[in-house]
Amino acid sequence: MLAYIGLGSNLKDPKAQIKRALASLSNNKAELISVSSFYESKPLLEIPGPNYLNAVCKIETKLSAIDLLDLCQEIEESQQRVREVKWGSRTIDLDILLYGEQVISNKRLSIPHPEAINRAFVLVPLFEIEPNIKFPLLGSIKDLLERINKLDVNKL
Ligand code: ROI
Repeated sequence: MLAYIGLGSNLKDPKAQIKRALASLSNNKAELISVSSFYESKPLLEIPGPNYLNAVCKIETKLSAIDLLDLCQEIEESQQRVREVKWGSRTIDLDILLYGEQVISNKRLSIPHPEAINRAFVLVPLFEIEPNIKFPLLGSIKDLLERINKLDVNKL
């Protein structure tokens, strides 16, 4: 299965955090196919905190969606992510954006990621690596990008 994962960090050397998480995504059950450039942006909703670094990667995996979520959460834990406050700063955040063309909605998982389509720091890097991708139910990335403000992310 092909899947796309969004990565974000705004603490403790964000570039190193994202690189480390990317390395952890390549294991015996997942293979990293491509990675976008890294993009810098202000925290969403003007929440105070350091700027974020974000990237998107494409993986090929034998893991089910829920096992992929477990892997992402293991990586977050291994990088000492602490969930202090909702929307707070974090060392690393891994979001499954797309899992093949599947639509998944349960207690732990919503795919396509419901916020992805509103976020330039997700759509811009995803477009860079997959300009023709379609979000199930939601449409082409080109159309989705036209609805949002792209000025608020800067490619490093
Ligand atoms: N803001 C930016 N710019 N990038 C993120 O990855 C990010 N992640 C979040 C919240 C706290 C919503 N804000 C963000 O989870």
